[in-house]
Amino acid sequence: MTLTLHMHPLASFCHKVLIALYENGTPFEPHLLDLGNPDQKAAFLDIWPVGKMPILRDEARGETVPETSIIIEYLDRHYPGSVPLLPADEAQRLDARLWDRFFDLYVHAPMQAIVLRGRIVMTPRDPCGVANAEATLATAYGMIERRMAGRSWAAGEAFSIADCAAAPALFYSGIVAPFPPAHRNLAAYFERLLERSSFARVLKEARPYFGMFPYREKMPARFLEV
Ligand SMILES: N[C@@H](CCC(=O)N[C@@H](CS)C(=O)NCC(=O)O)C(=O)O
Repeated sequence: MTLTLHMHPLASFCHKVLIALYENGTPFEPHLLDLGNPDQKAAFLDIWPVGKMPILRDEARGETVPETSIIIEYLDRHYPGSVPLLPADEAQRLDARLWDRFFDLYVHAPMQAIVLRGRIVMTPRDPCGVANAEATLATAYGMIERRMAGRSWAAGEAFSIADCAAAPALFYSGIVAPFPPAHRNLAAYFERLLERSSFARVLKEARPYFGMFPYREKMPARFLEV
């Protein structure tokens, strides 16, 4: 096996890369990281000192690849499958990258800040504090609502890197900051993401770990059913 993904099945950024791998049936070995284990954490920090997962190791090419957007671009270039995750057209490619960044920075990051509330101390001048995170999410939800009017996927005509980013970000953000009922395009888009078999598989594999999610009591029953 040449590809190893160092990851945790509950971690939302790991979901983003797993979706990309499952979309194309790319063979890989999952390596479950327990960052609560001091030895594993130290070994991981040696590889990538910022300590963020997932990380892809490609033995065949001698490459270690961090950062989800870069991992997906790497897979698209070196291990392409039947579902290109970046459009061939340059303008559409840029658009897919824009919406990938959008979901990471303005949905995923504020969602993480809310989930970590109480576990980390926000300094008064921290621009990513929880109040700002909630405001950022509200703005992002409004933008997604307008963006998704009359379209199926976040960028271009086909499922792309932008949708890989959107699915786990919206999954967890919708639990900690529910979508406003009037945002029907956003809700319909999220349902399409849930129906995607790659994402359904990711959620099925995450389910045994949902008990570790700090806001599990807010998780809709349909996500907990087997
Ligand atoms: N920008 C990074 C973010 C990755 C990230 O935030 N990963 C989380 C898991 S979802 C993590 O490793 N958290 C561990 C920690 O912060 O200690 C990426 O796209 O890969």
